[in-house]
Amino acid sequence: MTEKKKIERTDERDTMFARAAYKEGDDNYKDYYLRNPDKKDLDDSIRKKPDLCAPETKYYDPLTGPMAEAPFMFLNDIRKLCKEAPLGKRVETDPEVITHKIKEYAKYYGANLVGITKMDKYHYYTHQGRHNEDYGKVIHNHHKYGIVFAVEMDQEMINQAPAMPEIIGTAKGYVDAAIIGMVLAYYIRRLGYEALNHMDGNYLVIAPLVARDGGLGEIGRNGILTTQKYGSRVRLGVVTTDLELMPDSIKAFGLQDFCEACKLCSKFCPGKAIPKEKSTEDDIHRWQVNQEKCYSKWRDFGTDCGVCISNCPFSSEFNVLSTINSFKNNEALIHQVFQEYQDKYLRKKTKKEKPDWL
Ligand code: B12
Ligand code: SF4
Ligand code: SF4
Repeated sequence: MTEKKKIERTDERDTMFARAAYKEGDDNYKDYYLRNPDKKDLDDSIRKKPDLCAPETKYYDPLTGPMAEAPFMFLNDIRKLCKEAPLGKRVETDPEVITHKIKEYAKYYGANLVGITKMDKYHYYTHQGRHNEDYGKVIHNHHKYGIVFAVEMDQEMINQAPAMPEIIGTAKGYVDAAIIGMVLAYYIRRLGYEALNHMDGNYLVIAPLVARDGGLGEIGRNGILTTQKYGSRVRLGVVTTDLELMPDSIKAFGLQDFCEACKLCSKFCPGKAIPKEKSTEDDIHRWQVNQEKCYSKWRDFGTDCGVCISNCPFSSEFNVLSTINSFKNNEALIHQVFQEYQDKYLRKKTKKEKPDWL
């Protein structure tokens, strides 16, 4: 998967977070299920379940649950800062110079990986859907470039998946990514250009597709971005802009072949949402995660699960994986390292302990 294929665009109104928020009687509820009657019964049954971090959920804890809720409340409050007008006259720049500065600046603020891509239409949703006030707005004002970055999420916390420490780790990842994105967006606006921070609850883009095209990693069986160094144990952030930048290209490390042999995310997924076999989606043969099954499981746990991140060999402390040039067409090597991972790390990880302050 080293080249871009034509990917169909997605409507944000179809994503699980948008659908979970539709309320019976509201205009968006009526509009959505008039157009998608087949989804109504399933969505109604999911909405009836207790909410994330609610007392009726499996991993509820009255003291630690709010540690996951507080960061999302904060993120909701700063959402209005994501999009502002450029500040002042444009500073002329050389794309190579400013690209280097932006990447290093992002790393200085805590990004572990940074890439740039020329934005394609399929990176952007067709319509907004997440908030009542924007429901159904057509997205057509596309910025030309995307700066995409990954923030490593804490291994100790993510290894507790699907219990409460996992969602506390996730929430921190969202805050880290939001702050880096805000600083980059404010910087670019200060140079006189447009910049939009795509962060939790405020996305116009599908971050894993931007990240793949910006050279951060590949999308394998678990349907999200897997980087060679941190696996899928990363939170992604994107800033789009009209500032001229130097794009990176897709860097594949043979994840597709590794996933063919591994299958661990599918085997351990408590929602049975990750497929064993590929299917053909809009003419592309790939693994397709079932978002309804996944999200429904979250509402049972009261957390955002994360088992597919914690069990992926690339997300683990098994560093050998990041030193190998490529796994492509190398079955013997894949077999050898996969066996080593299972013997040394996977079994050991089952004896997990949470941090003492939790
Ligand atoms: C809606 C959503 C969900 C939904 C749908 C999941 C999904 N894979 O899209 C649900 C509730 C199920 C979910 C669950 C999780 N999510 Co989520 N989610 C989002 C959100 C807000 C939008 C994504 C979206 O629009 N999906 C709807 C459509 C596009 O999904 P789709 O058709 O299945 O397409 C996906 C893949 O199939 C693939 N794909 C689509 N077309 C093509 C074409 C080709 C050629 C290929 C190779 C792949 C590919 O890429 C898409 C994105 O993953 C993003 C933030 C963002 N704006 O990107 C976070 C995001 C994808 N989630 C994230 C994470 C980590 C999770 C969880 C692990 C929960 C957790 N504990 O953090 C699980 C993992 C579930 C899984 N294995 O996919 C991270 C992923 C980070 C990464 N490493 O890539 C994101 C990017 C949030 C962030 N800012 O970091 N999520
Ligand atoms: S988050 Fe959990 S339920 Fe969802 S796909 Fe990953 S392992 Fe499965
Ligand atoms: S757990 Fe295995 S199959 Fe799943 S994404 Fe990671 S490498 Fe691929």
